[in-house]
Amino acid sequence: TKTVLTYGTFDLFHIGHLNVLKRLRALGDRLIVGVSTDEFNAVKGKRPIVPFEQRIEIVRSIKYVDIAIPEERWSQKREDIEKYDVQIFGIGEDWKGKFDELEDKVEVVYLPRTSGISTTEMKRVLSAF
Ligand code: C2G
Repeated sequence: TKTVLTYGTFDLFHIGHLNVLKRLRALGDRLIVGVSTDEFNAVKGKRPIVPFEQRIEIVRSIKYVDIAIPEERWSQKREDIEKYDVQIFGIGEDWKGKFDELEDKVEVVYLPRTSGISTTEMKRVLSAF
């Protein structure tokens, strides 16, 4: 089996998240998604609106996702690559170049983001009401 791995916060799940998961799943035959815990989001400088337990349950319910795991620290990517026998690491191109050091273990792909949608933009629009 060809296993694909990615990570993200997936707050206020939207079409941009769906598109990247759909595209990543199409690169192999199993997709594993690490969902950032609330504590790790604090490390990333993010404060999600939706609590971790709900964000991971939503991601787990997406038909393109085979396994959803907690993402607790930057350094777990290598462990997860070994643990799940991953062949491809993929993520949106906002991270372009940031995970190239994984290329000794896996193929690293950066996919185009979906324009016109982001959690930040959604918060801004909602705050106008
Ligand atoms: N994304 C996208 N298009 C958007 C918004 C997001 O393709 N309009 C993608 C991002 O590129 C990422 C995924 O959706 O691949 C999840 O986005 P975030 O939840 O913002 O993830 P992030 O906080 O960047 O977490 O260790 C890696 C980090 O945990 C990544």
